[in-house]
Amino acid sequence: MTRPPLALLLTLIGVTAGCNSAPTRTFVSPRADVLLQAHTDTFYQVQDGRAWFKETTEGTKKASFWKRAEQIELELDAYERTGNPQQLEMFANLYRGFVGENGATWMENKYNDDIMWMVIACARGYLLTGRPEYRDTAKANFDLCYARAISPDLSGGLWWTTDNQSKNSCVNGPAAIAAVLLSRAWAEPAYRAKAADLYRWERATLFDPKTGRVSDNLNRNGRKSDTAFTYNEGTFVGAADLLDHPDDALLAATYTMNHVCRNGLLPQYGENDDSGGFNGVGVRWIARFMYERGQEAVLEPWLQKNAEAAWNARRATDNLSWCRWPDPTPEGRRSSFGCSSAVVLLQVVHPPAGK
Ligand code: 7K2
Repeated sequence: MTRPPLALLLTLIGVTAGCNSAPTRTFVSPRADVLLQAHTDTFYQVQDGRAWFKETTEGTKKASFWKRAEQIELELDAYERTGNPQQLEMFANLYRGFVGENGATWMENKYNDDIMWMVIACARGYLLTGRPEYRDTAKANFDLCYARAISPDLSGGLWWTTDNQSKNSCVNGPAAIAAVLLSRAWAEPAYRAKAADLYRWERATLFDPKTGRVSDNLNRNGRKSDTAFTYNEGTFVGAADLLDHPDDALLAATYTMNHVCRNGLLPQYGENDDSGGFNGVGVRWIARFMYERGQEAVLEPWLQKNAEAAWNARRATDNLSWCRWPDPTPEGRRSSFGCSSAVVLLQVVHPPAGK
């Protein structure tokens, strides 16, 4: 009897997807290099193989848990663009710094969303490097967080924090993404089923299938808070794409373009709260969907317009670009998370010809 080769078996059960693979969608962009380098030079700190990002241009405070997680993802975005092993080295240092500070499990943090963001970073890190440590950490934290956050109240979904007061898009979208990535990392279909359940809940509860709007949250009394933030639109698009619902993904992406933006420009979020990085997170998943599903004709000119505005807004002194383009980046104190959105946009949106 002839046996099928191992590679074929693995492909059939979906193990190869992204595992330990060099990035396949690299592209050259001198502008993306400049913004990335500026962010690194200003905010990245490393000591004895442990790295972190500073919270702002001033002082020595480290960026908080989830702002750090999302800037760690930024290094992976950069690696996917460049294939440069230096970004993986930085990721390894940032991972060691993060775990050195927060431990290997993070349940002291009451924010379930914070944990899911870092689970995504670790799962992506594993899928790009094959280093088991990242995969183990992603799984352990997903499992603990999911167990404490899932409940049948409000027909399912995850609570935002351990106070169990609301079920928010900012945890359910990321958790759905995290679960798909774990299903790939561990070749465990049970994670994909969890992802599909979370997605189904978010779609039924917080998504408007007529418009593409993703509302922020539902509180425990069933009251909906319907602000549409770009990061929630983006993680919904990412989850829909990963779970093979491209029509939902397209609707949420075009809603973001046409109704969350003004004149096609992404919202000017405040840079000193938690929202300075929302546009980076949102565009990360929208751009990935667009390139994977061939939706450039609809979405790319819009994303390129924002990338161009983010580039033009950089300040001359240190090439930092804040999150409120097209207004120019003011001199003085800037936050690292606020300056990360522009960097992400340049890493994930292909430049127009010649730029
Ligand atoms: O209310 C949630 C969320 O639903 C909403 O979209 C944003 C709007 O605010 C919070 S999420 C921000 C939290 C993330 N984790 C760490 C916390 O300190 C932070 O409040 O901005």
